[in-house]
Amino acid sequence: AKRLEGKTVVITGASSGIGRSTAFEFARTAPKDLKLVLTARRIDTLKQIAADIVAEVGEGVKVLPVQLDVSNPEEVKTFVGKLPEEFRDINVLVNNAGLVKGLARAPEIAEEDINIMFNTNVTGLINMTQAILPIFKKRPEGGAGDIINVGSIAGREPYPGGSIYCATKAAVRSFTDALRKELIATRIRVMEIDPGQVETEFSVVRFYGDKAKADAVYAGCEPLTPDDIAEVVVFVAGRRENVVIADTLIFPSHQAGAGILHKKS
Ligand code: NDP
Ligand code: 8X3
Repeated sequence: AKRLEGKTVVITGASSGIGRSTAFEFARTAPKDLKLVLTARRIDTLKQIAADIVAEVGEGVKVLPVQLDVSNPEEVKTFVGKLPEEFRDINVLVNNAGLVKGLARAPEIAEEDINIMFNTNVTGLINMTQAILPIFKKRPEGGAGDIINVGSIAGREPYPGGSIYCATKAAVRSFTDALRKELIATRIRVMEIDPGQVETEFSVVRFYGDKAKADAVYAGCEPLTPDDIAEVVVFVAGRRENVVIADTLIFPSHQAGAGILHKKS
């Protein structure tokens, strides 16, 4: 907790699921002196989350909700410049915003879905990283700060019906790996966290809002909770600065691969 005190943390996709839980977990772990910048498209939800965090942990954590669509390059470019001065000295970037649309197979995949997945999961993550890296690089020893990218088992094991989503997460993995190598002479830590099945709004978004279809994904399974992943995010950010938890893969006990799930019923 001490290692996180005084830090400024930016989380993308903080309005739901893993991002929301990560915001709470940072606040609970370092309640004394922490600045949290919570970003997503749903600003009203972020404002509520910000209020809930302060209600839970107190005024030691300063929480700033910021509306940001990571798939919009202009919004990402102007993001840092628009932050109040006291939130600009960013130490940790959690690139979590991401989504999946549909289960269509080629050649039936809607062009709109292809674009939204790539623009959010890949280009959005890269643009956010490029927007914030200059802040990290100004620090001594070539630079310091943490980039924590949320990938997926889907980036390691592509599955039918998920070709685009899986390709976006494979791209995240490749970008993350190259970036870590590019920054080898610095104290900037580039880390990837790959969850398996986590119950969030992920499947509701996949099925265009059809909650019944989303619930069926988790029927008979015991998925991870977003808190399970949030704990790992905060753990890797809280290690001694010379420790880089470069890569993690997290499953619930009854999962052993993309779509390799033991159903109880
Ligand atoms: P949720 O749908 O619950 O949360 C996704 C978050 O991303 C929301 O806060 C949403 O906010 C945000 N988001 C989506 N599009 C944009 C955008 N264009 N700009 C900014 N924010 C955006 O899903 P999860 O919490 O499960 O997903 C978080 C990450 O975890 C994703 O990268 C996902 O791929 C990954 N993941 C999820 C797994 C799972 O099983 N759930 C497994 C492996 C990885 P808003 O709509 O307000 O913009
Ligand atoms: C989500 C994992 O396999 O449900 O990233 O698409 S999967």
